[in-house]
Amino acid sequence: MLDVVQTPLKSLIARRRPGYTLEAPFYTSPQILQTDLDLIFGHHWIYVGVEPDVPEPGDVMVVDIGANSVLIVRDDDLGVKAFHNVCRHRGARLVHEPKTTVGNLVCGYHQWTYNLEGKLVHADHMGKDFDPGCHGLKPVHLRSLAGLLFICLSDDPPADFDEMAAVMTPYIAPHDIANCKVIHQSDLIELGNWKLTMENNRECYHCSANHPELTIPLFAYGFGFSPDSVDETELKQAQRYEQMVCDLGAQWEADGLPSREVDRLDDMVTGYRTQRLPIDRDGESQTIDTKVASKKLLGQFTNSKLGGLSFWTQPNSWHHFMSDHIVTFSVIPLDAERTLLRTKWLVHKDAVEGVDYDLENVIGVWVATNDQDGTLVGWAQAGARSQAYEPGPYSPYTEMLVDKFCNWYIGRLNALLPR
Ligand code: 3BY
Ligand code: FES
Ligand code: FE
Repeated sequence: MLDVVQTPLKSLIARRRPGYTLEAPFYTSPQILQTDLDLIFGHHWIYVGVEPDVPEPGDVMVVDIGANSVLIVRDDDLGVKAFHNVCRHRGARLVHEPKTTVGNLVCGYHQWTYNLEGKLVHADHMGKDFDPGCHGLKPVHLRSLAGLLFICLSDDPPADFDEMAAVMTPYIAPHDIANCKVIHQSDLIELGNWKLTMENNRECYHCSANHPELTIPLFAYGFGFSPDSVDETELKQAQRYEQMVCDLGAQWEADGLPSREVDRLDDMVTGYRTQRLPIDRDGESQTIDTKVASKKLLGQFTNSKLGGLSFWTQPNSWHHFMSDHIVTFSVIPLDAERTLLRTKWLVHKDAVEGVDYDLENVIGVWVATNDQDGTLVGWAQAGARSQAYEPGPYSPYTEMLVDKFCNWYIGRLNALLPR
């Protein structure tokens, strides 16, 4: 079996064959996982949650990425800030719960106290020469893209976030994340490398055989079909789909909702892609009956048939925005062979459970789909461990975006590894 000690990472990168899955160590090696944490998760914009995770001043959310723990805090001026979850006295972890609400951030060890701006406001017994001004919490770069929160652990974050934000804000802003609430979060641990979780997300080749719930609202043709193998019925379906994309797209654009595909997955440091796609069966939302699951539509929407706006980012997220609810996914590696898939569901903040929406109906499609995807990722990981594993070919019709993910990943490692 390939070993990163015998085959250095740089050789593995140099001999990567485009159009093919990665070599096994990229999925199994603890050393490469550490490199991924340092170079990919440490130097790019990582999607961590939404503004409604911390709606009120003093609300705090903790996000752990490898050895780093980060506090996302809503301050008194209603801004959102991020800090390392590390006390500046002797380094203790400050906040231990995933979410909490505080007046100040008080370290449990010796009670050093920081305000919501990260400033040290109280430290007993430190003597007259001690300067509290030099001992504030260490900030982490944070950006909100229309309510989606991204952090960057590097001191020098990729500048092209602004370019992505300028393109994406008109797509996402109408869904008005600021006036949503998180009604459910699921933390699923998938038994596979984080890149297998991402690769699985970037194709729907597996959908018809594995996602009975998702294939009801989702138009499989949005994710490609092969022109040389379709029969008459499939061809007609595909043409009907293309026509719908055209007609509905024009209607959405006329209503001020940008819908056209933008694909910058492999030519930006902050790679991303978006597209608003019709929902099948004349549908409204990603639900089992394809109807809206929440009666209170988002933002100023009055039309429930807005399809699904999808937004995918490198290295770790994807999102689906509908007229009535939003589903958002972040991927965080736990170790070489385990990955956290964190999913959040949002509805209008005034929607009342049992009156405007039924929780099971909102979350049903993606709870089932995530579970099925987790199994598939586990299968892929099990294979990557075998001596029989070798890189296999991606379909040029349905797995182009998987290849783009791998190209982006290899390109970024290449750019960031010391010469
Ligand atoms: O959620 C997604 O974007 C992808 C594409 C279709 C299936 N899937 C999990
Ligand atoms: Fe935090 Fe001492 S380590 S107050
Ligand atoms: Fe899937």
